[in-house]
Amino acid sequence: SSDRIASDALRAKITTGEEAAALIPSGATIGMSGFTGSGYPKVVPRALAHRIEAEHAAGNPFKVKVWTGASTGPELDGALAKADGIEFRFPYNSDPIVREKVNRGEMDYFDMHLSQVAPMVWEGFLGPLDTAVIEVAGIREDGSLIPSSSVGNNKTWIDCARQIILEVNSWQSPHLEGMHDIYYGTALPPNRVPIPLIRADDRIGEPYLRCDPDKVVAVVKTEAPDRNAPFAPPDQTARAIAGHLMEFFRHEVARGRLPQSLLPLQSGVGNIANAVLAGLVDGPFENLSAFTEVLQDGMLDLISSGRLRVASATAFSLSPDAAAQLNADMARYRDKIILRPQEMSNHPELIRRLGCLAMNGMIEADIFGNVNSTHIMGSRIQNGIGGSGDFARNAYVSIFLTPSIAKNGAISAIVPQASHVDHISQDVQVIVTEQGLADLRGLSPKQRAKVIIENCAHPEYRPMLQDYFERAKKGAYGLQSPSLPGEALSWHQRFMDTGTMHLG
Ligand code: 0RQ
Repeated sequence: SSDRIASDALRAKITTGEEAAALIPSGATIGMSGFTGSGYPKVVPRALAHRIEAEHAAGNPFKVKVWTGASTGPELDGALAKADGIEFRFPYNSDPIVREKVNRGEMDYFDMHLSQVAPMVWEGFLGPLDTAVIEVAGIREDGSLIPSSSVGNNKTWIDCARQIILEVNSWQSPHLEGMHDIYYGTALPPNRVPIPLIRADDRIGEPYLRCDPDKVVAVVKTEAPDRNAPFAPPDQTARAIAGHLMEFFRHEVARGRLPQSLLPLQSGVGNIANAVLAGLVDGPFENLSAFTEVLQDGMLDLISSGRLRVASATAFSLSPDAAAQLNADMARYRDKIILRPQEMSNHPELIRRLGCLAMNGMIEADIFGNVNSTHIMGSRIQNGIGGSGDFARNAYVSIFLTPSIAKNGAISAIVPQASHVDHISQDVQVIVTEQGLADLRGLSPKQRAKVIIENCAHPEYRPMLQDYFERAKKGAYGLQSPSLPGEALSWHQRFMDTGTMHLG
C-alpha cells in the first residue's frame, strides 16, 4: 500500500505492471531481484511476458537477457520462459521450464559462482545493464530502499542499471527493516581492501539500499507472496545422512578440532540440507552460528530452539508455513538474522576467515571425490553451481551430501568417473550418504577411492565399483589416480542406453 512509499517523488511514479513493462524494449538486459524463491518481482515480469506473447503473435521477435541473484519463481522465470522471451539467463536457475528450454538448446545459460556475479558486472565483463527490476519492502522519504526477503545482487543492479523499476511488496513484513547489512566498501583491483568482517554477526554496512531517484522510471505495488516451496519432511535416508554428520561433528569436537559451538555453518539447498539442520536441533551443540547463503525452515527452527545464536545469509528460502510464522513473529528473529548482498554472504575471503563448515548437496561423486553438482549424465543442466563452489573451496571442512542412489536405484551417486566436475577432489573433504561418511582429509587418491567405495557406495553398486577399481589398479596408464578412460563413463552410457547403471 502507499504508506510503504514515503518519498513524494517516487509516489508520483506509481504505475501499473503493464506501463512499467512497456519501458523495456526487445534485446534489453534486465537485472531482476530474487534469490531462491524470495524477493523477486512478481508483477512486471508477468506483464512483460504478456507483452512478449503479443509481440510474437504479431510476428515480431522479442527476447530479453535476464540476470538475477539466483532462482526466482514461476511468475518470473516460468512466465518469461513460457513466452519464449529469454535469450540469455545468468547466474542460477531452478525453474523447470527454463531448465527444459536450456536442455533443448533453445536458451543460453551461463551459471557462475554466486559471489563473483556482482564483481564481474562491475568489471564490465558482461556488458551494460539496461533495466533493474527490484522488489523492495518499502521506500523511505529520502528515496533509499528497504530491502525485501532477499538481497542478492540488488545493490549492483540498482547501481549499474540505466533505469530502475521498483516493485513495492506489502506482503513482505515491515519488520524486515533493519535486518539488512548492505556493504558499500568494495572496490575493483588494484584498489581492493580487506573486508572488515571478523564474525558472522558483524554489521559492516547500512540497513538500506541507496538509490538515485532520478533513475527510477516506475513504481509498481503488489501484495503477492514469495514462491516458498514446501520441504518434504526428512525421510529415513535424509535422517541417516544427518545422523552420520552429527556423529562426525561430535568426533571432531572430542578430538579438539572443532569447538563445542562448532564453526559458522553453511547449508545448501534441498531437503537433505534441511534434514541436517533438523538434526542439529536435537544435537548437543550450543551457541551455533551460521554464515550461509539461504535461510531455510531448519535455520528458523534452530533459532527458535535457542541453539543458533545468529545467522547471516543473503535470502530466505522458506516453506509457506515457515514464511507465515516468520512474518507473524519477526520481532523474535530480527536481531538474530542478517541479510547481506550475495558478494558478501558468499565471499571467499570471509568464508576462509570464519572457517565455515560447508554442507552442500550433489548429483554424483566419483571414487576419487570429484563432485558433480550441476549436470545429469554430463550434459543436462539441473540447476547451477550456485554458492557451492564459493563455500566448498574456502571452507574449514567442505562436506558433500547425497543419497547413494537416485531414480529408485537405477543410478549410483558414486561412479567410476564424474560425468561433469564442479568441485575438484581437493575441494571435497567429506562425503556423506545414508550408507556412511568418508573423511578424505589427508588421503591420497587411491586411499580416497577405498574409503568412498567402502563407506558411501550403495551395496548394490559397491562390488561393481570395487571390481572397476581393482582392474584400474592393474591396468591404468599411471597408478596415482588409477582409471580406465575407455570404461570410466560406461555407467552413464549404460543408463542412457538401457535406463539403468546396473549390468544386464
Ligand atoms: O530429480 O527432480 O526429477 O526427481 O536430481 O535431486 O535428490 O531432490 O536433491 O534437491 O538436494 O538437489 C545437486 C541438484 C541436489 C542441488 C542438487 C536427480 C534427482 C532429482 C534433484 P527429479 P534431489 P537436491 C549453496 C548450495 C548446486 C547448488 C548448490 C543443487 C534431482 O543440491 O542444485 O549446491 N546444488 N548450492 O532424482 C541423475 C544422479 C542424481 C540425479 C540426483 N546422480 N543422476 N539424477 N538426481 N542425483 C546454496 C545455494 O546456492 C542456494
